[in-house]
Amino acid sequence: MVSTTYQVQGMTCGHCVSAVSTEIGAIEGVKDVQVDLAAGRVTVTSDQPLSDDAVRAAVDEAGYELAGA
Ligand SMILES: [Cu+2]
Repeated sequence: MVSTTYQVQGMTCGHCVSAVSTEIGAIEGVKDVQVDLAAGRVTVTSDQPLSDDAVRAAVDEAGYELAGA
């Protein structure tokens, strides 16, 4: 298992958290998504390291912006 923390911009409430969690959770191999709303941090646990592109696309799909890993 691998855990990676990403910085996501634009999340403001619980709805944002669930949108991001759902989209990232849909990436193949993702087991868990933890969002720290106040810090804008998203920690993703997965079987294999994820490509930044896949995570970026999922965050984008949810309507937010990946600011960094
Ligand atoms: Cu929101």
